[in-house]
Amino acid sequence: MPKALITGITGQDGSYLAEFLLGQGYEVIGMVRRTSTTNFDRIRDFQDRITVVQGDLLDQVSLINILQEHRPEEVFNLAAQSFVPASFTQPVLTGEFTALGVTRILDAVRIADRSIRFYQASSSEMFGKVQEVPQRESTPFYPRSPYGAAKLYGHWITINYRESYNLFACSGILFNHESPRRGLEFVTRKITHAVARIKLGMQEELRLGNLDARRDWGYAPDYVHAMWLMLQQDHPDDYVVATGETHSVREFCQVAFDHVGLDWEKYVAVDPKFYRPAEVDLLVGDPSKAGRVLHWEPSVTFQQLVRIMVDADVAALQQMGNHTPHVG
Ligand code: NAP
Ligand code: G4F
Repeated sequence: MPKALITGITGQDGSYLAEFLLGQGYEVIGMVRRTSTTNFDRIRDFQDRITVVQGDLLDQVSLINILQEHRPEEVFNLAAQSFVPASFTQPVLTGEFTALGVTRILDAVRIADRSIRFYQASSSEMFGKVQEVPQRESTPFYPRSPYGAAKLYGHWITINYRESYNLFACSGILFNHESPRRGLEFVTRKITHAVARIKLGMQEELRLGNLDARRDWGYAPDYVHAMWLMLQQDHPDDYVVATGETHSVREFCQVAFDHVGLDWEKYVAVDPKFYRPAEVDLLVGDPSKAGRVLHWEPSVTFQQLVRIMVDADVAALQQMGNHTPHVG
């Protein structure tokens, strides 16, 4: 039975990847950081089928000990401070988790077992102020936030450890991917959750920032499949994973409100509070290398994605009643 370690298993991607690997017959070790209360909502359904271990990207020894004790063949480093606005208010902490955390886990791999296959969760935020449209593996980077800069460090240190120590280390440059498990503060889930609340009479308006920003939005379960495929190749490499389509936040609102029969313009208000000090205006990826080498392609369209998320939020709210949080 192959064995994999996932850091960030309690996050959106970690939970989907764990389910996918269990389906492939893997033994899954999930690393969680110690907190005063557990936050296992996304992994509750299969928690009894995985091994949960405590460790933290800030703590080098915990990472080495986990690898030495559990001896995984594959490590997926998904843990990070992943919310761009928080990276402007907590830039140093973001650098510790999202940049130096990658060096800590790569060093743990180097020390514990150099035969481990390693996946680094890199991001299209590294393209930032885009230098080419669409963005591909060879496009120059220009990050626009402390998060983007931290991810860029993680990307290059992964390549550096591959070249310096001959590690099987891959960097997946993933464009935005969403799902009903997306955190409530990210714009897609903020919209679909609000649409459901408005439809059910629990909320009256939705306040958003820049409606003109464009993103290449895909479906998270498709994207964790691409992560796994990267580690099954003969040689380590870096790949863009994207749909190749771009849509604005405004379009996302339109499709989401339309789906429940509401006119988005009656409910959405622009609030400059949600503007960022520096914005990434346009992202659209060229996933042709992933298609050619990994035989990967997205299975869910933009319209389907929005509807999946709205339907899930409506269903969840109907089940839970009025006890869900309002996201401001
Ligand atoms: P997410 O939902 O925010 O999950 C992040 C995970 O990292 C959580 O499990 C979190 O644990 C964990 N974590 C944070 N700091 C940690 C630390 N110091 N030590 C150990 N664990 C820590 O993110 P996601 O959307 O699943 O994304 C997964 C990865 O892909 C992230 O690295 C993200 O930056 C990257 N990425 C995401 C996208 C996207 O569109 N989703 C695109 C490109 C790249 P808690 O539950 O304790 O907070
Ligand atoms: O949903 P977002 O917060 O995602 P963002 O900044 O693109 O980052 C996500 O995708 C990255 C991959 O490109 C990941 F690496 C990263 O970890 C994260 O998962 O914002 C998307 C866009 C932005 O342009 C933002 O300005 O939506 C715009 N926006 C407009 N109003 C808003 C809002 N974003 C948020 N979060 N909240 C708003 O009210």
